[in-house]
Amino acid sequence: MRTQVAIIGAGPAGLTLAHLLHLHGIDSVVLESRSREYIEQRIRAGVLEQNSVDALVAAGVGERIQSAGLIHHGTLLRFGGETHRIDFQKLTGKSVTIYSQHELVRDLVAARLATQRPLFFEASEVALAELGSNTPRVRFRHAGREHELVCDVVAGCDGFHGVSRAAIPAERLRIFEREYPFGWLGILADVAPSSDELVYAHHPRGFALLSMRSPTVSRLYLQCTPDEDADAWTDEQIWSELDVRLAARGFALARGPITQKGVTPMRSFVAEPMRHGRLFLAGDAAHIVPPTGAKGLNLALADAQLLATALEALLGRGDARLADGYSQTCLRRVWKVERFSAWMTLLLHTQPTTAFDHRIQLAELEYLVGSTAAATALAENYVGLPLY
Ligand code: RFL
Ligand code: PHB
Repeated sequence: MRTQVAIIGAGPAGLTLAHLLHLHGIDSVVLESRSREYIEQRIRAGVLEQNSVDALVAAGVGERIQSAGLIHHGTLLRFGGETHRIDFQKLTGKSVTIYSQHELVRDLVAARLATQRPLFFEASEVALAELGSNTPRVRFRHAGREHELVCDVVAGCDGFHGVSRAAIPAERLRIFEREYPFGWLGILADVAPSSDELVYAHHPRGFALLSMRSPTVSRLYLQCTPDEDADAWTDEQIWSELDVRLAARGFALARGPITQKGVTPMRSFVAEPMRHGRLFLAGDAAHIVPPTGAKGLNLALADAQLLATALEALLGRGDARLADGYSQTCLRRVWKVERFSAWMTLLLHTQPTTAFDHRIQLAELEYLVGSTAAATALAENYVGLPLY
């Protein structure tokens, strides 16, 4: 088999890259280890930056985002039992859109299949070889048969636990990492969201977040220990802890059947550089952010856009400059988003720290909601920094 770009992983990064390359007339093969059903139901992120929405709409895959997505012009910060609004629209002229990651994956899979270009689900034993040459190879098994794919470029879009980053010799990579002493217990519930906008709550018992997926489905999170057993929590315990942490004057949390429950770990991680020979990493394969800033999915989409532009120049016009600068261009942005995500996380979570640190956290929250400059800094990061 021969293609121009072998794309490992059909998550948001891989599928977006595949679609953008298709629009540029560049041929690719997408290899995904899971089944179509699995990736189309995997519950993950839900907030799209305005830039992400604009890029998906421009690529012709934004129809359902525009019809079913919920546009949010601001968000709520809650602490000391009071609620404060950060008005994204007023401060930045931009908004975010609530749209489930698995719905986006569904849209992108449909778009890929419509192009009739190859997408192999349940591809196993994916192995990368000859990354230092101009014709790298990808070996894999599919439907009981061994295959070898010869290509010009490999795009490693296979997430944090994929094979792509691991194919780079350890001495060529520098890893930057921070683990947090907490995780998030997340639920999906069949109940109308109790707030029109997301509520980020700072509370002495730990952080809580009220989010949503649609006008009838709520998504809620509680700060917990990193190794928390989600099944050890009864539905009643989850709702009453959410009641305590989200409490505010005039607010009541509506309850409904919990349909999904899980613990999300919290980690900051960056691998540098994002390129090794003819292998380019994009999305979670290269970096992880804690979910507090709602950035993981958006970073993956930003990398995919930058990589598509670079590969169009390299493979379509023989111009290697953007490809040569890809890692540096991405990392400049990645580190700003890492900074914002770590800052939001440390601002809002309770840690076994000193009383002094707790007072500093509260002072920072007061400053944020009292200063237009500070609120604007939060808002412009939350709605999304420019691609370049
Ligand atoms: P993905 O979505 O992980 O996609 C990678 C794809 O590669 C496949 N794969 C392989 N395919 C072939 N061969 C192999 N050897 C392979 N190994 C893996 C995988 O099956 C998968 O389909 O990475 P991508 O595209 O970079 O997208 C990144 C986002 O998915 C991620 O940043 C966010 O979802 C992070 N994240 C969240 N971000 C938020 O902003 N808000 C959230 O609420 C939120 N919740 C989450 C999350 C990530 C989670 N993970 C990864 C554990 C909840 C969870 C559970
Ligand atoms: C979500 O809806 O899953 C969500 C929203 C905002 C975040 C993280 C996750 O910061």
